[in-house]
Amino acid sequence: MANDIAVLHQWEVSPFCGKVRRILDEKKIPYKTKNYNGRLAPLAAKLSDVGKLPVLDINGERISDSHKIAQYLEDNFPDRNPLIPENRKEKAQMKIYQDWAGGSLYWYCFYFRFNYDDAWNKTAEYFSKGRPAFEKQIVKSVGRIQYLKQLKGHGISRYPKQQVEADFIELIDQLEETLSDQQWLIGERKTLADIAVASQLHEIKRTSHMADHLTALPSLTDWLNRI
Ligand SMILES: N[C@@H](CCC(=O)N[C@@H](CS)C(=O)NCC(=O)O)C(=O)O
Repeated sequence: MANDIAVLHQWEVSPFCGKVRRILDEKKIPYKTKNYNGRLAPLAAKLSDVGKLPVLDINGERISDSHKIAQYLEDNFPDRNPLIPENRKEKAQMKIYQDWAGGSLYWYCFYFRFNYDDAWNKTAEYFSKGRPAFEKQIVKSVGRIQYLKQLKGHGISRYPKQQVEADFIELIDQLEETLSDQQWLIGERKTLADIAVASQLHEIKRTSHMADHLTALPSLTDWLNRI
């Protein structure tokens, strides 16, 4: 595997996998993708101890978790478009944004995808891409039940839809404010903070009705288009 092209094990529609694709693209590292759609999904759990995607095979190593993959790529390809600021304060801010994207925005993404019929139907199409037609029905029924349980366990789906939507809109308004007089979330250049946050928002935009709220914000839209 040492000199082989990198392989990203992914669900194309996962925001964390999208984040890793953007980092690889940014650093111009060639890679192939392997998708775990439809009935292949349980195989993804066997790729690492944690059982989540993304997982990246690169230079003979297997790395899981988008945070760890990002750090590995930065350590091993530091000259190719650095994404982690050297300045300590900016680096600290970057880490907070990255964690916020995974710990908060991700659950909005999850909620808007699985708790609304239209969004779920779109998402199920992505989750079944490239698989035999009958698998789509399995994904649509069994898949959704599992995800709705996770949402309840997290707690977000116990709140009324109106409240979750209002909370999300307030958050993206804060981002709009932040980006109204700066190009990037931190400092003068694109960092992992931009990629981590935008990867969640791109997925919300792609499958949910909240896309309308996102596209109504001019600075945020311009920033998303640059990532
Ligand atoms: N902290 C992880 C989170 C990855 C994650 O939650 N991936 C989801 C897909 S979006 C997953 O694998 N879910 C399957 C599961 O939880 O079993 C990262 O940054 O990579």
